[in-house]
Amino acid sequence: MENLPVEDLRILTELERKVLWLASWTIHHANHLRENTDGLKVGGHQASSASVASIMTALYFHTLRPADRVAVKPHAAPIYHAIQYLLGRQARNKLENFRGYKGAQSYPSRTKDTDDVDFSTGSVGLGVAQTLFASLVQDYVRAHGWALDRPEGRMIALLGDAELDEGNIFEALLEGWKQGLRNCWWIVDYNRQSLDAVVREGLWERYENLFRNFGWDVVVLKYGSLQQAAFAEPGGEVLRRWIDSCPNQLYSALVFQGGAAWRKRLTDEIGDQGPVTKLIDSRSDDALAELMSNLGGHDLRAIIDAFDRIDHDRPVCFIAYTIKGIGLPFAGHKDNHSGLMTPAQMETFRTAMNIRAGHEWDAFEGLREPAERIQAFLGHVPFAAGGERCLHAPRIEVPEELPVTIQPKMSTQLGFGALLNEIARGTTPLAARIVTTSPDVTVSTNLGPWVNRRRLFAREAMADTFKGERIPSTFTWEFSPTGQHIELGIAEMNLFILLSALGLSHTINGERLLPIGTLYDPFIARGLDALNYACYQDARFIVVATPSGITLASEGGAHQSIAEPLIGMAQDGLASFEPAFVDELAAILAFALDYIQAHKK
Ligand SMILES: Cc1ncc(C[n+]2csc(CCOP(=O)(O)OP(=O)(O)O)c2C)c(N)n1
Ligand SMILES: [Mg+2]
Repeated sequence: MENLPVEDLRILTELERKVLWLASWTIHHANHLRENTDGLKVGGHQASSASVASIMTALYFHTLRPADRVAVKPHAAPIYHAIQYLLGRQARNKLENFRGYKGAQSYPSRTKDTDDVDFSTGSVGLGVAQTLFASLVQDYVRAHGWALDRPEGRMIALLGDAELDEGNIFEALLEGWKQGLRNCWWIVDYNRQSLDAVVREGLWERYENLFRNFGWDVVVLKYGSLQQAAFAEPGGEVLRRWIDSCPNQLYSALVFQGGAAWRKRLTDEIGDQGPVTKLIDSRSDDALAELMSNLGGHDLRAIIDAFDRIDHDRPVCFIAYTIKGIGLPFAGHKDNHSGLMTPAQMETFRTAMNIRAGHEWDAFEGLREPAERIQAFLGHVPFAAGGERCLHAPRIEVPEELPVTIQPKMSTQLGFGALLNEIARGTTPLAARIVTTSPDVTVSTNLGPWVNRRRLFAREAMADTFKGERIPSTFTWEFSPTGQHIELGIAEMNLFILLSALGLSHTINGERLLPIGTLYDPFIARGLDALNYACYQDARFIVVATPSGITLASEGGAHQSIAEPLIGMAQDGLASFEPAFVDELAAILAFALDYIQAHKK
């Protein structure tokens, strides 16, 4: 690597150790040193965090720039908080109170954490898709001529490999392809373990083909630099072939068992194949274990190199091979998801990290580089150079009354269309900032008149061929970079995650949008977890569920909305209404457009 000075690599290596230590200590503290009120152990974090210590060190201390935004996999929260602590953005008492009331959160939370979480995560898969839609929203904002004085950011998800089992990710991928996704990176922590066990063989190949099909660049980070050097030695090719054909379960089991087990297995299986014997014999048990654990996702040099090499804005999927629990006593064990170190194991770990008892929280304790040098390095980390990450945008004026012509007999759905049509006629900032979206029910939820006036959004203009051919049609289906309606495919999950991204634009892009999404009431349930996610992270938007209630009685086919009024009442962070008259609807819409701009108390 040319552009990473050796000294920086040394410091990053120290920071990587420190981050793993602090995260481990945070978890240990919550389990053993603090009164634990719920009696539950802090499961799930330790092994899962260790898995990404290197990737996150590379990201936060080298690769990220202030405009980049990240969704960190839920169980990497302790690593995230440790990094922010070293950057001076997280308080010690929050770490001491990890997972407690007002303490650092178990899963990164933009509303409850105080250390600049970009996107909340927790329900796996949703944060991942959020980055994709955040990227589309960034394009939307810039295409409308806003935020052009700020650099474009990359929207990055660091995801556990099991997150790719969630269907919402694939729904988002397809939508991203349709919309010309850019500036989005997904980094898969390919530790080949989920919660319960080791995953199926060869998943990386399915992922690779899949992402390439959707137009993504795919970078596989399989071998670390120690392994690469060993492969260049005589006999190295044989070792590489053995690694490539080793089943996931066996690899994990050998990692857990350590150097002697590696030696026995390798000697039994390839030890008689010429120079590779020497390659194995020339290493101590510890060195052999280190070599075999040196996968791409644990090698700072390899990771940074891969990140630095990306010289385009197409979406990129990195598949980073890792070991769950690396560096800890339960590394590779199939049951390690909720593995916790015993006090005795923690003592051993503390000694190995060269940390004196009573100095566990000290930022520079036990480091092999001078504190001043590390401090100076931290002072120049590009990610931290931009000041407050949560941006703000002024309120958009909303008139007290929205004009609408009311017919003697009129459905509220028709009224909704008429209200938006009236707004669309004007040239107010309100009209400019509204953005609508719908999962293939734009016309049938009465957004047609609005779309006729305000057009559909796409980065590249696309004419309405029917109009060009002079075929009569009620709706103009014309795409342009200044369009104000984002047309989605049917997946309701995507609707709510897009609303979540649009509804955070003021804090992410510093430009306020007033998003309105429409769908049929009964299909709220289809995207419910994403709706809950959007509310949890305080995204601001309006959902118009129409038709609804008894209007749907004659539909049959599971179109009746039975539970949705209860969802409206029960969902935290959501104010819901059931208007029966159009003048009532006009008052509610005016209130809502203002209400979604209110500061949170
Ligand atoms: C929607 C949802 N279902 C289940 C869970 C519980 N859960 C948390 S992590 C996890 C699997 C973790 O595996 P992976 O994503 O590979 O991460 P790793 O721990 O290996 O880093 C599960 C099932 C969850 N958080 N969200
Ligand atoms: Mg995993």
